[in-house]
Amino acid sequence: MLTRLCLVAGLLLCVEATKHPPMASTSPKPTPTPLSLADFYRIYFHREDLNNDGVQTLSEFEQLWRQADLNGDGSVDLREYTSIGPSTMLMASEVYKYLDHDHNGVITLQEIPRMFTQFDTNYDGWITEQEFVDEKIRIFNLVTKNIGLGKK
Ligand SMILES: [Ca+2]
Ligand SMILES: [Ca+2]
Ligand SMILES: [Ca+2]
Repeated sequence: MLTRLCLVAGLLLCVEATKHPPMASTSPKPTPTPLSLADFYRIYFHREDLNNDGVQTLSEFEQLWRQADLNGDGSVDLREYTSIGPSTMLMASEVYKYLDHDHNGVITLQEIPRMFTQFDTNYDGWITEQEFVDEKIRIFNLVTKNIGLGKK
């Protein structure tokens, strides 16, 4: 189980998995320290906070989307998406499916505001570090559950 998660999710997430065995695990539970996954996403948040003002805006989301559209065809496909993140292919493809709201296989600029709103949980137009990290962890948990890593 642990080895499998390490393989698909990479070293940082592997560390997290070590600290968070599945609920039904019979192995002895190490002291829970939810910090590592959050720390990982915190670093991510600041990387995507392009003007370093401590919040993410819709325009930053759109800029990131433009950066990700490597071939400039107006959509971000899975290959382009995986090239921007540190995730492995399996993990990224699951997250991608989640973000591709209309499930047409590409993320278009029109889908960005919806994605932004998903993170901006209090709808004030800014994504704070806390909102970002909370949502990322929520997606991570959903996705690992979907691919059978969060269960048993
Ligand atoms: Ca910003
Ligand atoms: Ca593209
Ligand atoms: Ca889409």
